[in-house]
Amino acid sequence: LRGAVTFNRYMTYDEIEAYVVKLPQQHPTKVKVEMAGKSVEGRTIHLITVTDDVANKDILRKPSIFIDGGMHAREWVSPSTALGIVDNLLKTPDMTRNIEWRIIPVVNPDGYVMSWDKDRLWRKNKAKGRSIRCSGVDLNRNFGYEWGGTGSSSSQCSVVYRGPNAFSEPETQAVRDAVLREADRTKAYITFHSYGQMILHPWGYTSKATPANNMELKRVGNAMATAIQKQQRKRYDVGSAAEVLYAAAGGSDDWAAGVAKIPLSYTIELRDTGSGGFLLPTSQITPTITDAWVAMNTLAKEVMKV
Ligand code: ING
Ligand code: ZN
Repeated sequence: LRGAVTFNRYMTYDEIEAYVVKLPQQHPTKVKVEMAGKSVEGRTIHLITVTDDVANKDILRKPSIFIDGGMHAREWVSPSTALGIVDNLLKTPDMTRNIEWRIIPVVNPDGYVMSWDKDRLWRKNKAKGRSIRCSGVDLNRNFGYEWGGTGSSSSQCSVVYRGPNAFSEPETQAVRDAVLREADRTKAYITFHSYGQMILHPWGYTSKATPANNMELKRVGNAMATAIQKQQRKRYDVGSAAEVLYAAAGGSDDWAAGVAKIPLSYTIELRDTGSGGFLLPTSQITPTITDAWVAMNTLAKEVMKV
């Protein structure tokens, strides 16, 4: 059924796009879909807004939460989870009454298609390089805060190639511009990646400094992890990327915190801890969405306090 959503299997990019563009017709009072930008290969990067009475100008005063998924091509459960959040929001009026949710489910559509059709473990976008093997920029090293530092590479062939300059890619520009447009009322930025079951907060670029609201970031991160542990019996580790994973500069969460000044900024590494890894079994899609949904419920409560 074209335009239907399913979480029993991974959806192709065409299926995701068909579902997304149909959403406003199916939920005219709650959903708006805009073009956030176009990918290197010309695919539309869709931005979904979900809130009660989306046409009401009062939304201008509502606090907003920004979510993105599918920044890295091979992390298939990430776009599924972003869409799962949309699906849950549409069934839960309590979650959309006081908050406006803005969601880009697939930041890197070209990479996602590449991962389906040609190279399952593709990570980057499809920026032209000197050869196919050396094409693509790691979008999560291309954001403009401490760009060029540790954990990123200046070599085109590297999987963590940072690009020729910060925001060189249309995909990162799309996220940047969408976040900045409503930055003053955006209380939280969430980017879904996989895998590892971690809730990561800034700074990712270094372990030698911490953001001014480090304690708050840890407290809310721990609250999300505790809620997941309680309801889902899955452990998510909390800390800065530099502390619990590895230091990497040019990530979107550092930019959201450091430049856009979004108070609560997190990279959520979804399931699992390595047995499925990027090839997470389809039976894990729905439970992974529930992990994220539990976290978003906790986050929404915190945002209402900020
Ligand atoms: N992990 C993230 C990556 O881009 C990360 C981890 C997040 C590092 C934020 C630095 C900052 O490498 C995956 N799975 O992509
Ligand atoms: Zn990733």
